[in-house]
Amino acid sequence: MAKRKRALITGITGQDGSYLTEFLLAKDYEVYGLVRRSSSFNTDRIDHLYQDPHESDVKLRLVYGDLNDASSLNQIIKTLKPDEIYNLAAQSHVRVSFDIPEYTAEIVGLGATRILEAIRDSGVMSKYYQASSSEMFGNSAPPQNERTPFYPRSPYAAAKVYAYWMAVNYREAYDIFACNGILFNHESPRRGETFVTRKITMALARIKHGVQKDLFLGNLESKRDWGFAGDYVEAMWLMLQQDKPDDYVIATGQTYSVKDFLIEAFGYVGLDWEKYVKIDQRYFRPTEVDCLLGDSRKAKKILHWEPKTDFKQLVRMMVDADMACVEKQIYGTKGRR
Ligand code: NAP
Ligand code: G4F
Repeated sequence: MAKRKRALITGITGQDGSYLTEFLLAKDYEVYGLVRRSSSFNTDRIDHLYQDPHESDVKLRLVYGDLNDASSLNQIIKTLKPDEIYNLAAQSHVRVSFDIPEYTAEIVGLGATRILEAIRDSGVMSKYYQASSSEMFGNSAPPQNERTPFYPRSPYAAAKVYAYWMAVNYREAYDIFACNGILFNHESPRRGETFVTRKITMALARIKHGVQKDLFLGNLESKRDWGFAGDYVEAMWLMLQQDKPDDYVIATGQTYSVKDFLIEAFGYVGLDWEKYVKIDQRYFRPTEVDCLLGDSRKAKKILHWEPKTDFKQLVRMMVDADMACVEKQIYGTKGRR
């Protein structure tokens, strides 16, 4: 019997970590997830995948560590000798990165370097996936592809640019199989509730059920290339299955404004968004990224990857999930009677 591949995922408790874990377990991987210590449980996105470590043939295990702590990363990588490492952990909120720029650089930038150094130092030569971001393109005119210059517009984006180049450098300097997935925005019912799409769908469900009056937002004019996270994790895996490491843009090739998202979501449940949305300056950023629109022809040609979910399907999937979630909160586990 062929030996199971072993993957280490940082950021396993996040949106992408949960979908990637499902994807790799379905491919019969042994998955190790790096979790940081928290005073309350932070594993709800992967609770449905939990396996009692006392059972036999356990395929998912969690290990304590932190991207801020090189010693834990060195130890984990040396001991586990993973075939593949997916570095998804980050302080991933762009607006928040203006409030905590130094911490953001520490985790997003230096955290990636710590993992690359741990791989080099261990001699294990695990394949490495770096969660790079379309935010790195910032002010560069759309459409953006692998040859578009970076022009970061936030501490988060600047830190991601540094991590991107460190992955390239370790590939060229030490022959490490390091890939950058330059992913455009991807969303899902598991998206964090402070990102704009989920903030909208959650508020909409609460408004529809009469438990919220207003929705406060910032800039409604910015445009994003929004895809479904469940589709995007397959691209991460595909990058590490190629003969040669490389960098790829992953996107839908369609761009919509925040206002478009509001129109689609509120329209779906028969409400007029303009009656509920109010503008609050606190949600604006000192520097904004106006328009992201990805050109992922390289991924299509080499990885044979294409998105399966379009904008309308994504919005409806998120609204349906949050309507069910709010109903459960209001009416209990039996839902509306
Ligand atoms: P997310 O939901 O915010 O998840 C972030 C994950 O990182 C969580 O598991 C979090 O753990 C973990 N984390 C944060 N700080 C850490 C630390 N110091 N040490 C260890 N773990 C830490 O993010 P996501 O949307 O899944 O995105 C995954 C990755 O892709 C991120 O690197 C993000 O920057 C990047 N990215 C995302 C998108 C997108 O549209 N979603 C697009 C491009 C790139 P806790 O649960 O304990 O907080
Ligand atoms: O949902 P957002 O916070 O996502 P943003 O800034 O595009 O970043 C996300 O995608 C990146 C990939 O391009 C990732 F790298 C990053 O980790 C993260 O996942 O904001 C989207 C847009 C922005 O233009 C923002 O100004 O929505 C606008 N917006 C308007 N009102 C708001 C709000 N954003 C948030 N979070 N909250 C608001 O109330």
